[in-house]
Amino acid sequence: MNPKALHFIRNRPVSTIALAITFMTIIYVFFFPDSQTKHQNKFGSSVRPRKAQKPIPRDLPGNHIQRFQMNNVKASAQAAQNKEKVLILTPLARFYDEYWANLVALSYPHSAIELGFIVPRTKEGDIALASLDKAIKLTQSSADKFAKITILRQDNTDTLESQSEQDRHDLKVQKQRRSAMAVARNSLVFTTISHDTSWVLWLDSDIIESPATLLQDMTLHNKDIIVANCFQRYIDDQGVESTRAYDFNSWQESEIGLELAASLPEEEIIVEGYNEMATYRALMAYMNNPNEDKHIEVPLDGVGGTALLVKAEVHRDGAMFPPFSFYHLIETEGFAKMAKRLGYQPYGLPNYLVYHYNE
Ligand SMILES: Nc1nc2c(ncn2[C@@H]2O[C@H](COP(=O)(O)OP(=O)(O)O)[C@@H](O)[C@H]2O)c(=O)[nH]1
Ligand SMILES: [Mg+2]
Repeated sequence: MNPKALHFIRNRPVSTIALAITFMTIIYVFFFPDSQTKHQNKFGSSVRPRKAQKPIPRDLPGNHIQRFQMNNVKASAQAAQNKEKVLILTPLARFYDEYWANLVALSYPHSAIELGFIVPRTKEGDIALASLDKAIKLTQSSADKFAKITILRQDNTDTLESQSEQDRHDLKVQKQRRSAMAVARNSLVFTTISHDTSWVLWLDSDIIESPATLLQDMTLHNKDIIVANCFQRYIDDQGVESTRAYDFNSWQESEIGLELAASLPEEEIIVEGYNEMATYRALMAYMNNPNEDKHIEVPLDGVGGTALLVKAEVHRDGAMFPPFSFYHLIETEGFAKMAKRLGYQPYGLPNYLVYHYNE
């Protein structure tokens, strides 16, 4: 060895060791780059590879971790037998005893039913909430009690104050009203849907007649989206009790409807059932035939929300109620459009009736 080097090693042993370690580190990094590689994550930043980890025990003390297999959440034609979880959702501005009595009378196992409400912050909402509270206390202390009940107070301040049926239906207020309703429905479903919810039934609070077998009858069709036909009882000019169509939001699109949509500015919506906006769509309300089978199905492009059954998966996939013009549609009709864009086909039951309160 070079005598100068020998001299250096003898006189400076610590520096020699430090130099040797540095040299070996450089060689190691240069020849075995893999062991040092930092991986890039999807954002392009470097991350060190994980060290092999000990498997996490499945049951930590105190149930800190819950695991759910979403593939096991089934929504089938045998919903009641399988006790598939149903979430019944109601935006509630007015409370009707008949509506509550029909919920309590549902023959679907109540242990598999959860209820969710959203109540506006208005005087009318306060009154409805007081009645709802009373009804809940009675039912939940009885054998008919439901698995769970959630009540939300609406957080938007632009809710319309109490309105008569005529005022609510005025074409001028439709966009603002339906937009507020869409926001309320979205808040309600996103807050209450659970990991084990199989079905969501949207049921308006002013549906005062519906069969006890409503859930079995509608789930039997095993459709992603299916809507009942909503009628109303009234006394005709001769004083005779009669029925008429109430909800015109369930329909099949027409050529004229599509042309009308194409002619409108992006933000403008089409609302069904107004002469000012004749679409000539085929309305499910007029497809009703009491002499035919009540389980006849028709495919739809727009749906109403009075009694609307949706597989929870459809909402989980992102189908919601657009509070803005979505292909010139809003709220429940916009929901049908969005679901269709996600690949789901809505259906309607023209001969399966529920009845709306007559103000
Ligand atoms: N949360 C909430 N619910 C509302 C509001 N307005 C109406 N509702 C409820 O939403 C559902 C549909 O509204 P409704 O006024 O009956 O619509 P219409 O029958 O088409 O005139 C019913 O269950 C109402 O009680 C509101 O501003 N906020
Ligand atoms: Mg109504």
